[in-house]
Amino acid sequence: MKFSQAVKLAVLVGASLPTQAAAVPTPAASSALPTGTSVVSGLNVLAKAAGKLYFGSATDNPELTDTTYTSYLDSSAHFGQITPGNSLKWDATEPEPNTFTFTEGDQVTDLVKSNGQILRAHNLVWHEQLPDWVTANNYNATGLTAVIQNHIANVAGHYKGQPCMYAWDVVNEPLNDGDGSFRSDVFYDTLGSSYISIALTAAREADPNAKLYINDYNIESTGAKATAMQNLVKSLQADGVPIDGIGMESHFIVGEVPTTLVENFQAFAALGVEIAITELDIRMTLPETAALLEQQKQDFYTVVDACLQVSACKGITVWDWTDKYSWVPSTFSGQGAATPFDDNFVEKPAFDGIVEALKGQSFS
Ligand code: 9MR
Repeated sequence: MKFSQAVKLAVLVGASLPTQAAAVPTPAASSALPTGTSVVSGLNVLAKAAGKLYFGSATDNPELTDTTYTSYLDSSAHFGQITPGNSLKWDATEPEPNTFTFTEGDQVTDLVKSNGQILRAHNLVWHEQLPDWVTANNYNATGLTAVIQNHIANVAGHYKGQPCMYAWDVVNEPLNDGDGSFRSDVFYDTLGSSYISIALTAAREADPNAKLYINDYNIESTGAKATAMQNLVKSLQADGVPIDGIGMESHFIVGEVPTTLVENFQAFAALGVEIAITELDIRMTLPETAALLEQQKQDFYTVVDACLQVSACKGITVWDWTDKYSWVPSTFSGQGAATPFDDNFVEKPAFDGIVEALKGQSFS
């Protein structure tokens, strides 16, 4: 019965109205859908056995009150690496000029340390989640340079020397889609592309042991944006600017995973930088079906296998590991189910796809 019919019926018989949540049909019950069946010691264990540094996940502070969630996350067997999804961003760490807050960042970092995981720190300079003051203060080039340097000295400096620290995403999403030109934002508009070298140089100074990455999306396959990122790497290298790695976000759509991942990863590797799959998820239009989940299994296999085929690809991070805490449904209306575990923390067929790839097996 549709909700509107239920309302009419309830009014007719004088019954109390059902709540909308109870009456709206839910997408196919998860019990009717296929689940993952692999029994493994852990995704991170498999990734390390395959020569990668880690298999990891993003997480976010609000989720850490969910003890069922953390009981999985705490196992470095599955997730040997953590990326704080929000708590190291500029708005979280320097909400007012030269006022630094590390409470939430430290909460995730403390978890990482107590679990014996490694940290990908995310991120230092990005046009989003940037407090208004950075733009509103109308800094000139000298002023904004000092602001960037102070932010990085304090934030990267705060986490300097932690044994868990692997890498910083120093600059996030600097390129436009399409032609890969530089994104117009307060940093580029004030400093041109020099803000990237200013940030990387400041990060090396603040934490000499962290790998320094530029992270972006739609650079995972060959094309103008990937070429533009490679040109940026070459120009930084030519100028002696420290750049260690390029993060391939990898927010994909079921059935639309690019076919040129390996070729593209190799092109980056040829420049002498490492790469990482930093934010992997593969979303679908809901409701989930067995066919979509099977395609998603294939798609996760393809991406993980591509990383395995290229030694410069150091590790794979999913942008959270359970659909319960994925960012996708809140951003893409009608889409979701983008991670390898469902809302109830049950492994999906995608989990099996990851396992098969990490084990070096053919897709089954
Ligand atoms: O997962 C993050 C989400 O909670 C935030 O609301 C969002 C704000 O833009 O950022 C998400 O993480 C993004 C990451 O920092 C950069 N790449 C895209 C990610 C998904 O939007």
